[in-house]
Amino acid sequence: NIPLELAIDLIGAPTDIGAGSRGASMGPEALRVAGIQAALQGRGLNVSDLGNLAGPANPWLPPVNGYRHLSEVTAWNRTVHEAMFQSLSSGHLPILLGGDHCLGIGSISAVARHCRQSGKKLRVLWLDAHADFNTNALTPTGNVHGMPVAVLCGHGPAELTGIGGVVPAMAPSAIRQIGIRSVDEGEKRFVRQAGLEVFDMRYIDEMGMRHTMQTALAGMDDNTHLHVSFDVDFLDASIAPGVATAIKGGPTYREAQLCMEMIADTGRMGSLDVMELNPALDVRNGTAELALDLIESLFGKSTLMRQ
Ligand code: 4U7
Ligand code: MN
Ligand code: MN
Ligand code: MN
Repeated sequence: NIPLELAIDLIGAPTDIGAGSRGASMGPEALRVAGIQAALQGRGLNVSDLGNLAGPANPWLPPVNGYRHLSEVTAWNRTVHEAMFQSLSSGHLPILLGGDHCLGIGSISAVARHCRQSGKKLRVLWLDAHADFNTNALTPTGNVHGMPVAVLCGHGPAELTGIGGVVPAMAPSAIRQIGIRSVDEGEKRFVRQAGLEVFDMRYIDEMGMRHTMQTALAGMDDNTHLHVSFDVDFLDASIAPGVATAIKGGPTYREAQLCMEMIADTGRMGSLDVMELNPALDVRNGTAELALDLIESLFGKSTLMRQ
C-alpha cells in the first residue's frame, strides 16, 4: 500500500531531556544497530539516514515551576520541528528516532503545520501506556515527556505550545490514544474534560485489537495525513524491557503486530515517531529489535498469506 518510490528520512534525536531516567538518548543508535535502514530498504523503500540532530546536554536538575529542563526541552523541540517540517515539505516520510516523548511536541506540531499548508486533514495515533496529558499543575514528576499531548492541544508554556506558529497545534478530536493503562489522577480528569478519544487496555480487552483499530482508524479519507507516535512502552512490559516506564498489562506481540498491520493497510501513514526506547535498560538490544519488527509491519511486512 505504500508507494515504492516513497523517500523515507530517518531523523535521530538523541536526548532524554524530558524523561525521568537517563538512557533514551541512546535510542536512535540502538535502532540503527538493529538495522532499521537496511530492513526498510529490504522492503523496497528508499531510506536516507539524515543522522542525529544536536541539542543541549541533560543537566539533570529538579523541576522549576512544574517543569524539568524547560529551556532545553524547548531547544530540542524547535530543532525537531524544523527537521520534521523540512522532510515533510520535501514530500518525504520522516521517521523520528527518539529520544524521549517530549519530542512529540516538535514532531507533531511540524506535521500539523504541514497539514495546514497542504490542506490535509490530520489524524494522530498515540500508541502508549500513558496519556501524556499532564500540565505543570497536574504532573507528579515535572517530566515533560508526560505532557506532549496536552501541549499540542494548547495546554502548556507558550514557548512549547507556540512552536508550530498556531495555538493549539491540533484539536483533541484529531487524536486517538491506544494501549493506555497508566494515567495520573489529575491527568485522568483532564483527559475526560478535553474529550480525548482513548482506547485503553480495558477497551482492547473487551473489544479486541481488530475492533479497536477499525474504530480508531475510521473516518479517514484520501486527504488525511496519518501520523503515528509510537511510544515503545505501549508494548507489554514482559516483551519490551528496554523502556524507563514499563507497565504490565499492555498489548501482546500478536496484538501489537495486528495494530501495526492495520495501520499499514490504510496506506495513509505519512510520518512516524519511535520514542522512549532506552537501551540502558534493554537486554541484548531485544526491545530495539522488537520495535524494528513492528516498524516493518507498519510499512507493510506481513505474513506469507497476505504476501
Ligand atoms: B511517556 C508520568 F507520573 N505520568 O507524567 C509523568 F507516571 O512518554 C509518566 O509516556 C509519564 O513515557 C510517561 O511523569 C511519559 C508519571
Ligand atoms: Mn526527495
Ligand atoms: Mn509517551
Ligand atoms: Mn509511555
